[in-house]
Amino acid sequence: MEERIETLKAWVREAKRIVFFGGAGVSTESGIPDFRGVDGLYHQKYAYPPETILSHDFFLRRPEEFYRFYRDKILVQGAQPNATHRKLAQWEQEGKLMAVVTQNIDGLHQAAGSKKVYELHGSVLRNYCMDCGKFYDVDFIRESSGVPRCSCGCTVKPDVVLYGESLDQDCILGALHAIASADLLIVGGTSLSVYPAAGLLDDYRGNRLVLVNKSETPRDARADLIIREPIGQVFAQLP
Ligand code: CNA
Repeated sequence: MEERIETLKAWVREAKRIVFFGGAGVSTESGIPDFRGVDGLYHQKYAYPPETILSHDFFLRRPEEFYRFYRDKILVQGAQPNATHRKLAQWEQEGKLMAVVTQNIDGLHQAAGSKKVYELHGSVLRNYCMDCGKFYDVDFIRESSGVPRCSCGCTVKPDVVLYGESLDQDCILGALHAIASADLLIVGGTSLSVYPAAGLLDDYRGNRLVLVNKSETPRDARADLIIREPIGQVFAQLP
């Protein structure tokens, strides 16, 4: 393992255009559960799997139940950026990281200082009235109870891409462009099982695809380097 981390350190030193592609496993060390990890939401007891609750249809049919789960498990109180978020922000400041492409919706990359973040699945920090479009911040959702209502009386919806909704095209194009021009692509904390997000990796043309994930992924065979360790521990050692 030591040898693999040394290889990654060398690749990071040599890289000029790093792109990081991540998922829920990046934020488990900040106390936000993932879906498929050992302590993930799939292993907790709910009446429905998370991907059913976090779907467009469910939101429209049972908004009360959606918001109960959402406030309890997605809006984790007091979550702070960890070593991975901080290292990525540092690389961007040093001019060696082009972009973070994330499936996460927790806003922790921006909280760490990252500016160029493609949030493929949106963000809990932005919320809009489904009728008049008025903006509400995350505190409004946290502090409300039941289904949050706009001053106009309509439902406020988080600006997150629920299952069954389509991704923002500009966000996808930006992410694809970054991935296609990366000289080092680090993929971490993701099961790579959610599409179309995982399919964006197909656009990487280089020969330094690194996977840092605790468990196997469907892309392991394509990776040039695999590190199966907690991602924060790995990133804390990088230059
Ligand atoms: P996932 O399917 O739950 O997979 C997470 C992966 O990360 C698993 O393979 C784990 O083994 C791995 N993992 C967990 N912790 C660590 C760690 N410390 N170090 C290394 N590896 C770790 O999550 P994906 O992101 O792949 O799935 C995409 C979904 C999950 C997206 O739609 C997200 O919006 C959604 N999600 C986001 C958050 C968040 O914003 N923090 C939380 C939960 C789910």
